[in-house]
Amino acid sequence: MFTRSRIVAVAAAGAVLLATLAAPAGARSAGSDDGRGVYSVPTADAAQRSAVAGTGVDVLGSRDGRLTFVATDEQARTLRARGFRLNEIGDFDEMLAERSGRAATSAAVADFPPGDEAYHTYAEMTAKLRAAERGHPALASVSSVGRSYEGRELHLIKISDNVTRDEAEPEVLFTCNQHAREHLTTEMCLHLVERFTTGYGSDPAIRALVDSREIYVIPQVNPDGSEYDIAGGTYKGWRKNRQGRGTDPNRNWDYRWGCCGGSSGNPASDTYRGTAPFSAPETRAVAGFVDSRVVGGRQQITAHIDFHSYSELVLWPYGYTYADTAPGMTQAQARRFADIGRQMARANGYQPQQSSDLYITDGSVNDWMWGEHGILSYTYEMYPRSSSGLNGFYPPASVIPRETARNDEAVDILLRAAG
Ligand code: 0X9
Ligand code: CA
Ligand code: CA
Ligand code: ZN
Repeated sequence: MFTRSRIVAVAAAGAVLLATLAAPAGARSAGSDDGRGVYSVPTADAAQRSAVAGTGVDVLGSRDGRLTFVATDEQARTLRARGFRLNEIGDFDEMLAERSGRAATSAAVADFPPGDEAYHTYAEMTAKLRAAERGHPALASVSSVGRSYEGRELHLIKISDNVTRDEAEPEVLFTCNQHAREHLTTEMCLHLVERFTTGYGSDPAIRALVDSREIYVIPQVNPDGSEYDIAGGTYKGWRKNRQGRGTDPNRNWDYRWGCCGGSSGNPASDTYRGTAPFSAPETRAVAGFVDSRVVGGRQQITAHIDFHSYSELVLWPYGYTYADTAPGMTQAQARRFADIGRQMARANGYQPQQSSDLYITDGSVNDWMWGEHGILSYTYEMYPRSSSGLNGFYPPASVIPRETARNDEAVDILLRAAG
């Protein structure tokens, strides 16, 4: 088994016990300042979760009153000093190495680690979109909303009858992979593309939705981060884009940006909000596309899901405030968000809640979509429900078919509600 330096107590049942061997004194001791550990902490409420998240630690998931996150030794000391009872699950880098297996760390490796090859790299995702367009030229059309920081096209695929025409049909947007390591979400968007193109000829329900809607899918909002996360065939646990030390795309949207302690101003933080709203080329490009769908003074996109992982949650805005209602959100609108959110959650077995019930986020995509454009915008946090750490982002490829098809009915509920 992979080991390096120290005893790590693993509390969660079934978690990998990282064994210990004698290590050079001081090489990587519990008190050293260069390490990052994976922790979980019991949290009584959203205020406590916001207090933890607000220190800029890297939150991995939250479910059933436990928050799981990555923290530096210094952040962990600070939290403990504030009375949080942290449980150390393991060492961040050791857990990543363990999950990546024995893949060669070489620039020549251009795929996911062994066993996970069914996940799509950027090149494979691109090829899949082109194949969908070739196979269904009347239904599917590929374009781009712009380029990433490193210059990759941010692909957009439109699916509808008479796809080359802008028809008077409600438009619905699906976005995936804002966060680099949340690879299951790319598969979710590709599943949508597959289902609404190949299913069109045989499934009357799909046909009715595709005929009456204009469906837009952006499978990778953050391709630079995603490619970096698998570079050399080993997982990095990377969340942000690749601009400088990285900006968290989901803290960079131009609605109450940085307002409320729900993001970090420290470029080293995993929730770094960037130097300005839309300073990340990726969020600016997606926002530009959404802005461009205002036709004749009317936003054509009526509904949106942004896919993330993990924790199995359906979330709605606002994220920047605990309040159910706020400027731009009436009681009736909040009720509609909750009502449709709960319907979708009944269909996929996730837990429905306002985003800030998790923890405060500012500059998130949902707040912008709703606050700026009045789009019914949700976040899905996909499988698994909980995890003892990083493995939540790297479920085995064998779960892809089940965990993407799991959202079929919920997605259809939103498509119908978009009408
Ligand atoms: O913190 C986030 O950006 C999302 N969780 S994740 O673990 N995938 O990073 C949650 C965002 C939810 N916030 C809003 N929808 N406002
Ligand atoms: Ca159409
Ligand atoms: Ca239209
Ligand atoms: Zn995410």
